[in-house]
Amino acid sequence: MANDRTASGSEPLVALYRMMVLIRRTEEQLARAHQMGLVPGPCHTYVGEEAIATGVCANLRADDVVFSTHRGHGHALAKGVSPRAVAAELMGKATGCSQGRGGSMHLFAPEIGLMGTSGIVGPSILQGAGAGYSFKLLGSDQVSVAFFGDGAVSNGAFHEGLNMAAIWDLPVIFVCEDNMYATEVAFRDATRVQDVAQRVRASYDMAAVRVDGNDVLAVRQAAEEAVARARSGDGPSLIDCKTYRTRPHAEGMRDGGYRTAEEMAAWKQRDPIAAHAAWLIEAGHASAADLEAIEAEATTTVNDAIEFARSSPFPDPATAADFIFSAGA
Ligand SMILES: Cc1ncc(C[n+]2csc(CCOP(=O)(O)OP(=O)(O)O)c2C)c(N)n1
Ligand SMILES: [Mg+2]
Repeated sequence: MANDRTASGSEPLVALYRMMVLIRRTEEQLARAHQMGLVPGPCHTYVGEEAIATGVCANLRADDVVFSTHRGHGHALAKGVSPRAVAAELMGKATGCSQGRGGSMHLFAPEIGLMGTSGIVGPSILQGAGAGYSFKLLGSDQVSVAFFGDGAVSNGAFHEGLNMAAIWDLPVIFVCEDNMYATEVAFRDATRVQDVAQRVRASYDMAAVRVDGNDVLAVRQAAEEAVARARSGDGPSLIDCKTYRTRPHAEGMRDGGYRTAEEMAAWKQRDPIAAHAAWLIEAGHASAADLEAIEAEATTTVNDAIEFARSSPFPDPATAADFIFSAGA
């Protein structure tokens, strides 16, 4: 399969575009909603990084699990959570995927394998390893995916999670979203080894590749190989995705001071959605009109989601204590 980008026919390739556009439109609208005061709390968007969640999740089944980060709206959408459920959750509404209790950084849909976004940097790595351990004990062929940023790779959780997954050959895919900054701290100032894949091969003897995280086909292919490895019992993998967030760390925060306008402009030129659009047209998988129709459809879907979220009720205060304890089996 190596480098064969046409083997799967046009529809799955176009579907990657559809998902990336859906994530982009959702994030743009959520950013607007945040500016309007409709989204309480921080809102970290995934704009510029859409190819990673899209390329990875395209290889997953509904019963595979994903552990996400504070920047998790794209992971949730790519795993199959609806824009309505995401938008309503960010607005704290009862129709949200966490019944309005969680907000942006606590999106849950375990019935389709979205095991949670998290406000804490690092635990997705341990949770992903733990789920992989349970799949191994159960003799299941499910796989577990842990997304995390460059800010997590010098966290103790990284060493513990990857080491354990390696020694026990767990079915886990570790996906590092290296967007070059942890809030305003440049990755080059935070580690001597910026090639995370190199560090992982050397430290854990784990299969690890570095890919262009703005190339959805490259991500999809790396993930396809990692998922196959995990399902067949051959152990974990790490995919080190180079990317860039083209909005501030969180909505309302500054964008300058720690990165230059030139750097931002250069990365905007490498937009993952525009790049995939150009490739789809050039390779004959879609026409410009096809792609415009997909964009229009995404706009309609997301407008509907925002309207649904705005018109949904807040949770009934009488239910404040619900969902705290398990109702039991
Ligand atoms: C354990 C922990 N330490 C610090 C923070 C504060 N914090 C929130 S986001 C963030 C930066 C994360 O950077 P990275 O992992 O690279 O993800 P990115 O925001 O770039 O997607 C930090 C330090 C936190 N949430 N959790
Ligand atoms: Mg980062």
